[in-house]
Amino acid sequence: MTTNGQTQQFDKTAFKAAVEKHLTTTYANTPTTATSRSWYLAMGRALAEITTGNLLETEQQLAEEKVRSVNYLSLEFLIGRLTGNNLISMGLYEDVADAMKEMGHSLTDLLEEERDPALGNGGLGRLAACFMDSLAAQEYPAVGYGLHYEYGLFRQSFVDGRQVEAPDAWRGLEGYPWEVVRPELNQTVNLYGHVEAYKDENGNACRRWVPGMTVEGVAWDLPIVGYDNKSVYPLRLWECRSPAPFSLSRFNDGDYVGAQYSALEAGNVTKVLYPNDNHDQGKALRLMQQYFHCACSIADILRRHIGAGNKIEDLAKLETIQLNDTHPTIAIPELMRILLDEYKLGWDAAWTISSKTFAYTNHTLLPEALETWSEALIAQMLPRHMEIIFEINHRFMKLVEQTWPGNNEVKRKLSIIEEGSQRMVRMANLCVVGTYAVNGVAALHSELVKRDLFPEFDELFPGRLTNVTNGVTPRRWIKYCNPGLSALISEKVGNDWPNKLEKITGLEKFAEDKAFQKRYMAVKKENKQRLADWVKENMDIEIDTNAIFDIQIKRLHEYKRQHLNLLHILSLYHRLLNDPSFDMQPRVFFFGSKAAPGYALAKDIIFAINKVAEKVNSDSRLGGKLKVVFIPDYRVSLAEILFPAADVSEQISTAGKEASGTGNMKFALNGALTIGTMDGANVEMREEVGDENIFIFGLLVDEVQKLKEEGYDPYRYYHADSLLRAALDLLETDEFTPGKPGQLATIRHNLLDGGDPYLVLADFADYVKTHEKIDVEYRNQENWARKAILNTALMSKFSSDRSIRDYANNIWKLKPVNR
Ligand code: TH1
Repeated sequence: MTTNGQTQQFDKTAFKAAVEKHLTTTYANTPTTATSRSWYLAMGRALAEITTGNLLETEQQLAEEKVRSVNYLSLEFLIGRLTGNNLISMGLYEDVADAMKEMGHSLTDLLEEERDPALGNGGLGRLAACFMDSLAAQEYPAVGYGLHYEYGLFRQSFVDGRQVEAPDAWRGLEGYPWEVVRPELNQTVNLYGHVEAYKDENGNACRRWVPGMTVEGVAWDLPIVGYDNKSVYPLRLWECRSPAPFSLSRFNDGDYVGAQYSALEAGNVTKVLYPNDNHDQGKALRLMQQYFHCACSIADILRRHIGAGNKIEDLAKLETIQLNDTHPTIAIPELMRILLDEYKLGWDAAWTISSKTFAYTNHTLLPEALETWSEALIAQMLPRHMEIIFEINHRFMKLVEQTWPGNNEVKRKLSIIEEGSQRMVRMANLCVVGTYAVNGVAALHSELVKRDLFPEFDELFPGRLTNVTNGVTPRRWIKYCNPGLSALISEKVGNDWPNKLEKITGLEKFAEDKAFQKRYMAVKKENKQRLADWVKENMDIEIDTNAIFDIQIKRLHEYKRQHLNLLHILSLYHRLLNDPSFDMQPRVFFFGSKAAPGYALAKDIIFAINKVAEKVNSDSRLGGKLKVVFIPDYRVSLAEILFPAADVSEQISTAGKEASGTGNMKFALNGALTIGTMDGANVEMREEVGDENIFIFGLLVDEVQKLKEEGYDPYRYYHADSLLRAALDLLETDEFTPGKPGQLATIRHNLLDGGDPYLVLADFADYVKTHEKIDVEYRNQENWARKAILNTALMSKFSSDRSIRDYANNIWKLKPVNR
């Protein structure tokens, strides 16, 4: 029972009755015949009754008190399963376990029935989920706005080692128990058509959008439950539906069938999450998703603001809107359109409000991920918005002219419109111009945003570019996923660390304590066993928990360099078979990763790892020293088993390419030692734990840039390093694809003749050497335990609670409101 949580008092009898009621009336089952899945659903609905009530009360209180709030706009929220985590936040885990046991069910089994809502690709979407958790835990008034995709990130399986994608219908037939539809919040969204000039009643020249079609936005709320408090905030996800008749003009022209056909298209808008991570495909349907998301969200923010009796002029005082990358940039011209065309404000008044309301987070410097949209496409789909973007740019170019008179070079560089054979709108430039704050996601990344991406913007708008280092929620990523470690931490530092992670520093003084080291390593061993059991049961591979568990889990991308890891594995294979003097600690290399369906080389890397795994795992000559396990369908619920089981965390991106990384933080919190480059948040993790407790290797950002400028030649490394040569050449043989040589050759070809764009070969030797150091250090278990404990103890900076306080204090100027 909790007094400070979501319920005043937990009434077990009433709860059990609510579960049974849902079992029978919502899911048409009887207690004697119901499956585990029905029990899980009924339990979820019974719990959601509590959170929905608290959601409405929180909403009402915040509207009445007229407090400032943040609106987090993101095309992705990778929330993962909610039931277990919400039980922890509600303080009801034990009570509900008890209640379900009395009804004949094990809570842990029921929790396994939940499908992960995979409404995101990777780090960016998961960050949005951790941020919502931290906003609620600290009671910073917030609404998350996203899309209600019918299909989340594809489900991955392997057929003969190759990735196969299948649709992810995450809600199942019964719907998701935690979501509630809010028809009174629905919105109408316009698209296409043209712009008309007209005179208002005072004879002023005005412009208005005459849309060509409309769609309907349906609001679904998921509860974001505050840890150990009474606040519940909405994660509001918009689903696109077509009202009938759908295409106004076609319907009026008598094209009834055509109009219905378009209705099918409208139903498509939120059908599926685009599966690209760190890559912009520029598809029209994606722009439609983005606008649909922004139009619904902006309209809802204004509904709340005006509905609570506030004036439009006070919007920036009471609301701030955080744009998660450039994906929701179109919200800027959308708000301008409403202020100009509907509220009839003058340009300057509208711009002052808009540019003081929005802030923007940049998550990547990769050129292929920086969004641009063709002017022609925007002009067709959103004609009024294109006019407004032109006007924003026109005024901005005047400012550039004042600052750098006559300098056309700088104008061309900063312009929101990119000139060329087809003119493009640069969304990142629009964001920098149209917001009051721009932040990168780790100290190094934010420096590079200033130095390499937007140097002139930094001169033009001093102070606008800043840093907020990413973080992860300790509730899901320690307390929920690692109960063994959680108990140990609570015993030493008390049990309020999950929302006061500074407390965890108190573990530092036990790092040398032999008894504590033993218990800490015993927990690690249990977690390794849990993973080994999963692998045995689901993949039928035997692994030894005495081996080093070396894990790389993240999206598959050349810059993340899973193929560097693979080359290291091949080098070990080669040495074990060819060098009698070589010995190593047994190691299991784990991978978990999805490749974008259209990313051929990424898929080849998955195939190669799977083929190497097949051979290595059954090769008795290796004496069980080397195993490779590629976990299929990597997702949040598997991450919860993998992070706690790791000894070694692979964070090996080319320096300057990984903006932050957040998996790196989850590993270290759970006591894995990092092998990593000086990239993203690795740099700050090293600062926290000290150089002795992290394994850093590879070129630095400036060395990468210098090497590229000098003309990088991968063959130089190939010829100079016989181990590297052996590893690369194995990819051309039929060693791993018997009878079919050359099946893995594309990777070798990309690295040697393709120019090795991410400098895999340049970092190989140092990477191998650093792994040898790990091998030596692991043999001394007391030494290893001390380092692992220090990693847990010294990671408090990387709580997303700290990230959110940074945003609240430095950018949003937001204060908590306690219920
Ligand atoms: C990721 C970054 O790659 C990662 O370094 C960072 O930790 C994370 O964001 C959170 O800040 C990104 N994910 C995406 C996804 C898309 C486009 C750009 C990025 S950057 C679709």
